[in-house]
Amino acid sequence: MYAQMIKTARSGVKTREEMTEQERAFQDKIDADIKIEPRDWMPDDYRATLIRQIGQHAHSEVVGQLPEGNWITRAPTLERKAILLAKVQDEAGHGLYLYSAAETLGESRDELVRLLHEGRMKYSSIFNYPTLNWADIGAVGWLVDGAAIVNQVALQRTSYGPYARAMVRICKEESFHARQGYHAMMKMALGSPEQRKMAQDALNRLWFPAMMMFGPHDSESTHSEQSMAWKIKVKSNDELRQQFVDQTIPQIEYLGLELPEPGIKWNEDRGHYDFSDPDWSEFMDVLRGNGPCNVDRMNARRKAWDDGEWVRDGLLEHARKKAARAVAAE
Ligand code: BYC
Repeated sequence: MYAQMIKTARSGVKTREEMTEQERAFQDKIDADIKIEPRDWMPDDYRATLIRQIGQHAHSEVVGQLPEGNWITRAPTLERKAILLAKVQDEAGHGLYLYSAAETLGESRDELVRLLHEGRMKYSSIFNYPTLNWADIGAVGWLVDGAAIVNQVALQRTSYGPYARAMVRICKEESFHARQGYHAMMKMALGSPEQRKMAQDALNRLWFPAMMMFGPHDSESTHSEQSMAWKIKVKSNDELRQQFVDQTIPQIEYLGLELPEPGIKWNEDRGHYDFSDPDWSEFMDVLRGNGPCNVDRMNARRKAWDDGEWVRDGLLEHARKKAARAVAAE
């Protein structure tokens, strides 16, 4: 359904005069902060935008397991191993809540996964970067989950009820993830000179990819204007990026690490930190599939899907037999 809808999606936000009566009533609900629920009428583009964003979000959670899963067997202690295992498992659960939220819009999980595997849907650019050593796992928890929380706390107020409610639970778990990442970074940053060097290197390499998670500048963002009018997004890409920078710089200072780039400076007039842009051409290149790990990530996901076919088939057959037995017993 989504594949069909994106072909017909219109661009530009309609004025009240251009809206039909039904669309005006819908916008009035949005403006009054009344949540939209699955059985409510909604414009096709609202549905398509949600399926795109929620689907992309679900795929990010699932693909996001790969860079961390890579380190479960090599975590430095049994405790760190158990914590990382639990975190990676949480990400699978987040994917599940989000695919379920997309299902309430009439789009099946199988279809979304098919579109991902065919390269027709995206997932967060950040997961196309490698995790080279243990410090990277700390930095991912701290910076990547930290960036995700900034975005997802705002999404708890998104206008679509099932998405907003999924975010509440996800945010609770993500905040635990960010803390465990920061704790791992503290151990490294306050450890031996070699550990400290690894922590600094991880921060330096992951800083700009984390900044890219918020998407392009508002002026370059295709969907922001309409998504904000519909309150699918309640804060813009640039607002969220600034919030992330402002909350993260004091955390870097607490670790005693150097700032990852020279453009970071407190701006007294704005009451915010200034910072440099990431390399947006690199961002676009990663989105086109040319990041360091895009090919590996997609191959891993396609293989997992194919390897899991017997489990899906077994469960479906069990459900079919159970239903048939229930009918026979009536
Ligand atoms: N990466 O018009 P824009 C996690 C695309 S998982 C890739 O601003 P929008 C975690 C965008 O899709 C957290 N693509 O878009 C998991 C659009 O392309 P299409 C993931 C990006 O949607 C495991 C085009 O660029 N979080 O934390 O209004 C372990 C123009 O952009 C990116 C979410 O998914 C990107 N970074 O705003 C650890 C949050 N940025 O679709 C951690 C939910 C932009 O037209 N999503 N694009 O082909 C959102 O809040 C919004 O979708 C975004 C982008 C802010 C990301």
